[in-house]
Amino acid sequence: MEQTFIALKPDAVQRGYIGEIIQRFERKGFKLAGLKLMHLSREKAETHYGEHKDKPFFGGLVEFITSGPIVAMAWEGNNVVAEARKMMGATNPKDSAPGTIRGDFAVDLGRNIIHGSDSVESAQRELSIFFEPGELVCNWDRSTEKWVYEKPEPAKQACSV
Ligand code: IDP
Ligand code: MG
Repeated sequence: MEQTFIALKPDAVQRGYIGEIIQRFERKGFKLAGLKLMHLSREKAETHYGEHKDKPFFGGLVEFITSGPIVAMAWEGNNVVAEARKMMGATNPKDSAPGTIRGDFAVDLGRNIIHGSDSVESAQRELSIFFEPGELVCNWDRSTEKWVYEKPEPAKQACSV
């Protein structure tokens, strides 16, 4: 069972879309394993977006992501990393299909409202930036599990962070 890191960026929080976006992941059948409203430090923002540090938009991206509260989340499920990326849509909202989160809620590349890990390895790395040891909640039994999965797995006893 995979986990992914999802962040609702400051524009999503400011525009009042926290509930609507979380609802999409709940409705899909993914299971919540961590959730917090936080103000990201510059240091963590630079670490999180380290792969982009030489890009011309890096400074603006760090400014933006630290400009107001974000919602950091861990979601769990089969293929959740790739599925969440599909739900989010293309990075640039002008290319995101209607029906995707960016396609429905965003217009501009620099205000694309949501982050999602692009691989299982990135998810692990990012979850450990945003969550402290013991903060994730992996070991809860969800009563609907057998209605989401034909062959449900027992809840994890140990969290990845
Ligand atoms: P992703 O968020 O879909 O994984 P990345 O290429 O990893 O996309 O870029 C990280 C974030 O950096 C994007 O979500 C977007 O907010 C911002 N970004 C990417 N490319 C540009 C750009 O050319 N101009 C401004 N911001 C950009
Ligand atoms: Mg990325």
